[in-house]
Amino acid sequence: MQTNYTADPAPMVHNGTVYLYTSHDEDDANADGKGFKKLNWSLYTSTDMVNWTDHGIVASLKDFSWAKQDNGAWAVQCIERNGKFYLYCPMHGGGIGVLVSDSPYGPFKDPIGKKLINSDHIWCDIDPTPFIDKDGQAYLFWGNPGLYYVKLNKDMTSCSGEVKQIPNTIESFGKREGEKSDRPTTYEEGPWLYKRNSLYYLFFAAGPISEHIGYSTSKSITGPWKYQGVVMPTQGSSFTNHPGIIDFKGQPYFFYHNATLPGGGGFTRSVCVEEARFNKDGSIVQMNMTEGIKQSLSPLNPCQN
Ligand code: FUB
Repeated sequence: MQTNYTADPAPMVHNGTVYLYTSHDEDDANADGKGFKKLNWSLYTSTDMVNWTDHGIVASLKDFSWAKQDNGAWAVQCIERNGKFYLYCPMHGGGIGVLVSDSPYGPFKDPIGKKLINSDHIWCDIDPTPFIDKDGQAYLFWGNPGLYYVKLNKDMTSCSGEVKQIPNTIESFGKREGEKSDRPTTYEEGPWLYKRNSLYYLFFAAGPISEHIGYSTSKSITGPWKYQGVVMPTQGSSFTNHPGIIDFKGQPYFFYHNATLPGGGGFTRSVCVEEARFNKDGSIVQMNMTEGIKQSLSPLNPCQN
């Protein structure tokens, strides 16, 4: 993405188009030394993975009457169910809300008027990732430093049952190396769920800081998860990274962020994408940050709207 600072890619495929929701790093982030400055969420679309249309801001803190308005619009994700689009929005330090729309472009409205996730470990309530399993059961995963999940009801705007934690074991997330930390494993934040050939994949931003991307697999969405290694090593001059994976026109794509635009840094980031490749045994081929995708899926028609 070259028109704004963006982070935390959340791609969604719908009717032959990739909808890429991102968080938005303000140009003057960290000017006051306070780090992230994040007020809203953006949308970009593409049908060829190379040329992207910038649809600007599609949702913001202002859409939540109950939220603190000055900062905290962190990593968002959208999912479609029965023709409606649900956008799960963390307000850092203020819980997770949900917005709904009849269209992936919005307008999005808050249907419940309160936090959807309001746990007693509120700093942890970031980076929500929704997933609908093959039996129709929807889940919301999220969290830093713990990884939590809850079942969602069919309305996608209310929870079913208790919030549970995925055990943060070395077997599930790998041993953390290279820094003194009270975090035992590499799991940090930014979970992303993906399914391929009946295997569930959990991608995540991994420590130590600066983050790399790791992944684990499981035969069931709720685990047990088995750590599988590094997807993308630490690169790109941002102390965070954040995964998002989709299949589009028969090809898996891996989205992430770095600090590649002029003026870029840890608080002024840029969303990027690579083609992903899997081995026959289901393992993923480790990737580097490159210049991205070549025009190959379809020719560009510059006159098309
Ligand atoms: O964009 C703010 C935070 O940075 C996200 O919630 C994390 O995943 C990290 O990318």
